[in-house]
Amino acid sequence: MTVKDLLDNPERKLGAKELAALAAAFRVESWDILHQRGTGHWGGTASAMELTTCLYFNRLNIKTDDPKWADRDRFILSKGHASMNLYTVLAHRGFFSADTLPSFRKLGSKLQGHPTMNKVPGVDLSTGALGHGLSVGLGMALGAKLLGKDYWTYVLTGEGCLNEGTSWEAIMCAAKYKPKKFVLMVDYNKVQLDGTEDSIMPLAPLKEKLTAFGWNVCPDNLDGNNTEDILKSFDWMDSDDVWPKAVIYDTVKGKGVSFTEGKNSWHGAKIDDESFEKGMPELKADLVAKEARI
Ligand SMILES: Cc1ncc(C[n+]2csc(CCOP(=O)(O)OP(=O)(O)O)c2C)c(N)n1
Repeated sequence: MTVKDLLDNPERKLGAKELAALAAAFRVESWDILHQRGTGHWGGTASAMELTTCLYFNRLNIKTDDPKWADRDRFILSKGHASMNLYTVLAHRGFFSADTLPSFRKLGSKLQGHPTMNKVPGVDLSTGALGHGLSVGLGMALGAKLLGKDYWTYVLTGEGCLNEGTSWEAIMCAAKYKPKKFVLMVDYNKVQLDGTEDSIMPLAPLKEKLTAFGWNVCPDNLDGNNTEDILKSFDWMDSDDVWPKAVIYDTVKGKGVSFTEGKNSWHGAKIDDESFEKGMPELKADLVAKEARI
């Protein structure tokens, strides 16, 4: 089996090994396009690749031929700077052609630096200004309650979103109204734009803080770059009816290219030719190894 075989049938619910291979392939493509375009955010794109791949190829109830389907599960990439991640996954899931990806951040392209809900099929919220995803997601989840709908709302944040006051208003408010099927997923790579999380605004102890605010927080320590762990977290989401829920995933910023891992300097740096050539063999080797296992 190859990644191409998997993508020929994107409606299938994929298992951990298949998801790992897909995420590896999406990293290769993102590195390539960000290099071609000389712009974009590699660090946060790479960090969340397994998370979005698992959501879109295992979990979300969506219709690619009807992106605004009223009963669809909602997904908000609150860390909108990682748009290359979302575009790659949405394109290969079937919302639009992957041939569009090289137009990333070109004048007139629908694939702008930060995702736009009115232009890109499959994008549920325009994001980029950090901190809004959780509040809007809460509104969507409360909307489901009002409308008697059964959809899930997932919000993926990094540390930057959780440094914003509005996130903590949403956290308090969600704890009060307890909307069902509302999940905060934290891509906790502990590195931000110009430094580490603890040098900018420490969130630790995050699990304890969210619990103290009244959230049901996944007790396990999960590796957000490991698809088996992510699928376990999905099982945990289904395991009880206590809301709202949060899962904190340990991840690595710039995952997959050794010299970008854990480096804030690779948050939004241009991938120059030399770095591209040096990084690509690592990403391809990872893809070959993971593809061999499916
Ligand atoms: C309100 C707001 N303030 C500042 C920025 C600039 N900014 C973009 S990304 C970023 C750091 C984000 O760090 P993190 O959430 O950890 O992202 P990740 O490591 O997952 O890429 C900052 C400060 C912004 N987009 N929005």
